[in-house]
Amino acid sequence: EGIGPQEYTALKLQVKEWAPEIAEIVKGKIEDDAKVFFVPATLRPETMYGQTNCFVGPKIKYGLFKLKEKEYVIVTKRAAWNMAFQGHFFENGYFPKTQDELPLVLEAPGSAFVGTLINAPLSFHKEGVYILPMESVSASKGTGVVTSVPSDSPDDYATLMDLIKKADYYGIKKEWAEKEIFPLIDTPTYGNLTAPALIKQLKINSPKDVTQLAEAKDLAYTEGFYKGTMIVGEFKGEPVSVAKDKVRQSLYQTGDAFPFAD
Ligand code: A2H
Repeated sequence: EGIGPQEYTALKLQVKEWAPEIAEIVKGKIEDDAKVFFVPATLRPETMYGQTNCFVGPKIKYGLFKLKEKEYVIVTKRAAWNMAFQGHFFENGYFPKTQDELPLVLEAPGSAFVGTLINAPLSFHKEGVYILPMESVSASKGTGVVTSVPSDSPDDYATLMDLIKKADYYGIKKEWAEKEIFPLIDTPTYGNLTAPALIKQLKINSPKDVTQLAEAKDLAYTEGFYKGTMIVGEFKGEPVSVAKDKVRQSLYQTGDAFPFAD
């Protein structure tokens, strides 16, 4: 972190059930027994226990790319291009010369995927979580997919509360967003639900309060990393600064994640 490319943890969230519209589009284009993964890039692998949903930018264009036999990923074309150079396509044996040579099956805007049910590795929500829209997702950062941890990410919490408040406006089912938020990390200043505490303290009312959200994000990150203690998971009782890398390595080992540089 700091200067140079960011080292992200790219997590593999497998599709369990497509939303109806996108199910029709995907039908016949990939094998019936193929695995498809949404691949968010995160800087906080130790918070993956608290995933309640996964965000896409509704207007961002995503591709369904063939990663290897019977395995596909959904990311932006820019991210797929980066992934290709990092050796992730066809077990390191495929280096496209141009973006047009990427093994693209179909493209669709993020809005088409909303309501798709996915499995989020490590999440306490074993029943699965939903793809939901987030206006502030950047198409030119990470993979364009953002997994959501409202207990520890102020951006995620603010967006999720707005989605619940205005479910009809966003065209989503309220239940998709109303997942229990579990405490993951204890901190001396904000207790064990850092993001909700900061949202309240800084009087943030909407995802459009970008200045306060940027401040909340900095405070949450610093407090969590330097003063947080894990209260769940395999590394319960350990400082976040130590557990972060252990959770990341464990996710790499199980094949649920891979390193990704932007
Ligand atoms: B983080 P940096 Cl719990 N657009 O993961 C907008 N945000 C994006 C993104 C994109 N294209 N790609 C990744 N991100 C988010 C967890 C998390 C994150 C927590 C707390 C803080 C936090 C769960 N969401 O990030 O600009 C992802 O959200 C705040 C630093 O590359 C990723 O990590 O430094 C983080 O932003 C990467 O941000």
